[in-house]
Amino acid sequence: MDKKESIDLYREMVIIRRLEERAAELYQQGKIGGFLHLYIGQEAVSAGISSVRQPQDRLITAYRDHGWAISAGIDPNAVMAELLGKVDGCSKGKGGSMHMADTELNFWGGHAIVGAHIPLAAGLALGDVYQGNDDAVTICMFGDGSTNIGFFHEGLNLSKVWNLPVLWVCENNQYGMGTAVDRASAVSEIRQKAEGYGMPNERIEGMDVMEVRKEVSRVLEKIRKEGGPYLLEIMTYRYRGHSMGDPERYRDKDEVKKWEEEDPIGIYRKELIAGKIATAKELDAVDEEAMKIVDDAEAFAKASPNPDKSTLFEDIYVEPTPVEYRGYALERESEGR
Ligand SMILES: Cc1ncc(C[n+]2csc(CCOP(=O)(O)OP(=O)(O)O)c2C)c(N)n1
Repeated sequence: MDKKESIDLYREMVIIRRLEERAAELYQQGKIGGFLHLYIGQEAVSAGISSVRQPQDRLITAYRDHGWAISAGIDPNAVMAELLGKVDGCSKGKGGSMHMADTELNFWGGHAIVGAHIPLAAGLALGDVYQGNDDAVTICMFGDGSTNIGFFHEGLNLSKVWNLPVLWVCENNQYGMGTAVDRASAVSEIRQKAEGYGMPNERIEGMDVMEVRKEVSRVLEKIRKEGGPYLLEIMTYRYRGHSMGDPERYRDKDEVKKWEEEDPIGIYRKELIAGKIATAKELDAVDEEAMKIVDDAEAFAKASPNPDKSTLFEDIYVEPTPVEYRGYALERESEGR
């Protein structure tokens, strides 16, 4: 990476952090409704993976998706407007926090039902195989909790049976809603679950963005060259509660403090300064810039109108394929069935 790219990566992580801190404030003021799952602490994962994702690689994730939306390239204005349920949001204000998406950026969302997007990822990859998009890998993100759900096992199994180009990535932030991994999962190293499906797997560290970038880039190239699915377990930590209003009785404050010393933004900032890629002054200027971007996003979102009631049933399903294009249906209809 050159200097500009290195600083852009830092800016991206700081924007995610500041935007979510602002979102928490707006939630408390009642400006954001529904659930709000913050990504704070996990920024190195979305920034690192997205920095090596190629445009043809599809990306899909669960509901903790604000960081992913920004890393995928959605404008912070559109992310903030979506959080406030406004018409200029990336999902036209009708998806909210858990349903950020932009298929033009090959970002297939934001999914609220735990694990439900995992079979969709297998389907996206199968679609690429059908269409001969040989170079594309589907990157599917999910939490540790979702690996105890049937969808996960069905998705992994099919991806191996059909040798689909999927990079399965468990963002192990060490807790489901309020349950530590080893209280809910029969094996506490999630990567071991891939063994049951004969799938190569690794566990890597997720607090250092450069480390994530290096390891994921290696694995993506391996999938492109050798095909087939691969599972990565990335160790990370969420600093905030599961969603807003989580009393966090399931963990000690000291544990959170310890992980905060491993702050991904702090680690990367130190690396940039030690490697003489940027000075502290330059990075301070980026911090200010990020704050201004978030101020502007808030103003933009507040000024954007609510979606019109008449659009309530739009964008729910894709337009159905006209019957004349569905050979099978035509055939059956002509048979009078
Ligand atoms: C099928 C289903 N069951 C339960 C829930 C409620 N729920 C929401 S988040 C969550 C925990 C999931 O934890 P994990 O997959 O580790 O993701 P994280 O929140 O840590 O990012 C649960 C049980 C849900 N949304 N969907």
